Amino acid sequence: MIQTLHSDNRRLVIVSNRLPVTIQKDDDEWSIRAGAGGLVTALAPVVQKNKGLWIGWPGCTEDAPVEHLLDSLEQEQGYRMVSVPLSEDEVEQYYRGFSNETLWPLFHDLLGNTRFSRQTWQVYRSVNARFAETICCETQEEDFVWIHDYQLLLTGHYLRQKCPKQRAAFFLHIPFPSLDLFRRLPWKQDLLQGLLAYDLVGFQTLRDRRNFVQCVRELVPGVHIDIRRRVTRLTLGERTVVVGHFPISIDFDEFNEGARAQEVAEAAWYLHENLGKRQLMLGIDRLDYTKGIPERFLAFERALEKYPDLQRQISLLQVVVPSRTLVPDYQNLKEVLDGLAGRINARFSHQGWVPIHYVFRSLDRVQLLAHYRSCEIALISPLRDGMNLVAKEYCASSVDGNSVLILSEFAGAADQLGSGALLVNPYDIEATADAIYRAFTMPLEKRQRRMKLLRHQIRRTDVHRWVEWFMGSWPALKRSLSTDAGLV
Ligand code: GDG
Repeated sequence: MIQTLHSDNRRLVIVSNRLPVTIQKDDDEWSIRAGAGGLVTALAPVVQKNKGLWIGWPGCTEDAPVEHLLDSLEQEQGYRMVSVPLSEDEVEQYYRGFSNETLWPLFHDLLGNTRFSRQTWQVYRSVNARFAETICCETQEEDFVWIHDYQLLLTGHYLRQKCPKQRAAFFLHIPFPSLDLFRRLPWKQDLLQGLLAYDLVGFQTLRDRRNFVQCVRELVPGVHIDIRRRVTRLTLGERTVVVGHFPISIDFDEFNEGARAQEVAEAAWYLHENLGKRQLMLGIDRLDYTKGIPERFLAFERALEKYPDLQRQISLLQVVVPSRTLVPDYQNLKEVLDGLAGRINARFSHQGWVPIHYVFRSLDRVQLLAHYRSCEIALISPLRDGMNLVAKEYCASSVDGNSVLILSEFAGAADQLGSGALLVNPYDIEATADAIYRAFTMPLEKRQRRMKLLRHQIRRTDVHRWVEWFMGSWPALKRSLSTDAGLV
């Protein structure tokens, strides 16, 4: 079902740090292609249906002919895209700096990785104000503006200053930290006030929503808090902000059907054949210290040590997708992973068997699905994660229904998948090693029962449901929403 807004002149405007496109220059020739990924798949039909708009940074240098390239894609996309250009210095300070060196680690409970800099904060504010200016120029009062993620926490605040009547909603894709952590931030009041400028604020989990409400209770005087089961209402003077939790998901059918394709089945067969007749355990993550990859390697090492019958019978296939490689913490992490994989492989390798197959690159779609399909176990053990879509994609692609998901209790996905997955604390190396052994020895019937539960849960609450659910919780939108049944 696609959500539509009743009135003809009402549009849905999506705003995110990045536009859903990739712009490249090869041999002096610029090219553009549409972005992929769950969020785009879910939102694009809704934006198309509502003759909407997507606003964001195009992710390329300033010399690219962005307007021309975006225009050329408009027909194919079915909606208009508006660029917010950023200079190299702004990208450095707003994106790599405040967003990725302050907010990202702090919101993932990793205070030790968090840097505080007044300079990057100032640029973060000015870029958020620029996004608000663009929204103001491009929208009308009747439009509904839906802003995404931690790079744009303050955009609602500037939008309210410039266009006081503009309604806007916000969804945070990463966790919201506890009061104890949040209060370390020198600009905590500004960020909370920024979030309170939205009409609807959505989080991934109930815990995130509670953390936010507790921060507001302690740090913002004069707010009336009305907690209900589905949403919390925060009233400040004349204004009410609705706060809810809406766990994001994936397009279940796309993975379920994609994984059955002949080319995926063949690629999965080759992958397994190359790595021998043993169980494969998968890890797929962006290079990020929140994903708990070193701890995972250590847990696997401990499992091989503690349960020698695992040796030669299981391999860990770890795909690390390069990401934020210009940030020093990410470069260090890469070195740590190289060192650990080398040491563990040197310690345990045997003729014809390597314990850790570690690749540092991204996979194309067929290979991604083939990895999901061919690995008997997935070990997804982030130290903290807003949701973790890989866990959901793995289950949706497990069309044979006999694989096992080991999942960190600190991933948002654990709330929904806890009954079918083996939950682990990734800091507890011993217990994670035990979970690996438990997964390895789990009888087929039990695997099938658990995977059936997981697949049912993910199918029932897929990403299309997420969009409906979020938009349906928007008080102003609720009154003007119509559901266009029959269209998917
Ligand atoms: C943020 C939050 C939240 C991965 N490797 C390859 C590849 N991927 C795709 C996966 C998946 C996506 O990247 C990763 O999504 P995650 O949810 O796991 O993680 P983040 O990128 O950190 O996303 C997170 C999410 O936002 C949504 O709200 O769940 O908690 O941190 O879709 O499939 N795709 C391809 N090749 C790869 O090698 N093609």
